[in-house]
Amino acid sequence: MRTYTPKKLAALLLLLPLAACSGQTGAPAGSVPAGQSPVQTPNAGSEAGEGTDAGTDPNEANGTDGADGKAEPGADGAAADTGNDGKSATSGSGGTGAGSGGSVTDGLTGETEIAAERLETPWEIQFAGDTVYMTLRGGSIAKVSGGRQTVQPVSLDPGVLEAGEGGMLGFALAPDFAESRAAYVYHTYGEGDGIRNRVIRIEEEPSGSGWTETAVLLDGIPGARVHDGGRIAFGPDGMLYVTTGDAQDESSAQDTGSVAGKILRMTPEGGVPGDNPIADSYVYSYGHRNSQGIDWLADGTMYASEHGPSGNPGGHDEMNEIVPGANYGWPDVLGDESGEGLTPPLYHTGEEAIAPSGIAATPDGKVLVANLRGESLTSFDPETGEMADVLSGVGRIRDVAVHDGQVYVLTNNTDGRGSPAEGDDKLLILR
Ligand SMILES: [Ca+2]
Repeated sequence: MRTYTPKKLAALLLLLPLAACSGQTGAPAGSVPAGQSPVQTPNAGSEAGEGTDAGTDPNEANGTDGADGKAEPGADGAAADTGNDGKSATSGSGGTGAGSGGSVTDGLTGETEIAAERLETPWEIQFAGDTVYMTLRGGSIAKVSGGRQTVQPVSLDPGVLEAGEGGMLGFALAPDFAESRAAYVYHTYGEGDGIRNRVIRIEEEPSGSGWTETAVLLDGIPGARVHDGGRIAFGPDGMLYVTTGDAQDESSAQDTGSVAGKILRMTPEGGVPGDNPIADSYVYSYGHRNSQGIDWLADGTMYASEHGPSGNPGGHDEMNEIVPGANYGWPDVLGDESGEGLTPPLYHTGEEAIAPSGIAATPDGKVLVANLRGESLTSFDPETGEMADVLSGVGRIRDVAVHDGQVYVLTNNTDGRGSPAEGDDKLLILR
């Protein structure tokens, strides 16, 4: 395992994201018909959502990083991208770290090492061998390879709309990334005066200079300034799973004819798998308010984090075990309130809000949870239903990954709802 040090980042190379969009677009494999679900206008809503400042525009605090140097073509050409081992210890990695039975959190000191810094609103971590890729909400990808950090533009049509909680969010390298250089992203875009989201396939240029859109898997997913969901991940079955938010239309979460407020399951080409729980539907589970974290334990059990409602009553953030076809209750029930046909969470926070985002299963059967408002990394034990503190003191945390037996977290203090420290946002390795 290579280790990154701040010294190696002295030559910080940033490339401005493309302002114009010129990417090619493949034929959509799936599309949500206009009118099937209400589209939120860009200024709708004032809910605190995943943050702490009700009614403020989280974008207002963004865009302050004026660094715009040039990336060196080929700077990462020597990267040892030996394959995609994703972000989870359970996704087929040949990692040499903690094996089954060991704990990746044992012996942690609370200290962290900086693996990347000055990231502008990063969202999701992916690994390809020793190379780290991270989506940035504004619409580009940060890459750390061979001790160099660059920002890669992503050519998309339509381009990324960074509004509220939306932007370039979820990110999953293709299982055959070492050969295909392909990845999948979930991003927000504008359609008319509305906000929508889509899942697309992109490919990295051979030179590493950027990424280009190659196919649309699903577009027209209802969006809003808050509750855009956005996590994507390949499951152990090779299918792509996608979390969507209710896009501030609460009732859509209970409507299995809408893809809002759901966890979706699709083929890598964007088709509906023949064994989905609802025939001819992407819907894998429903009744979700705004899930931003999914992962699988080694035994194949799937978990999801979910944001409970802000305001009154607040809190009620959840951890759920995801079962195909199940209804997780939003907006009909809160916390562990019961209802016929509804699946209660394994854990909820009561009146407290932690705003959980990315999660990562560990080899010893725990689920690490990145908390935004909670400004912490916690460890959920599905066997006991307890949540334990692992790390705090680094501000808001958007994502967590386990790679080669080490725990990585991605801070989110530049998202407009935090207080950025020097060098934020950062990718940190727990020591
Ligand atoms: Ca629920």
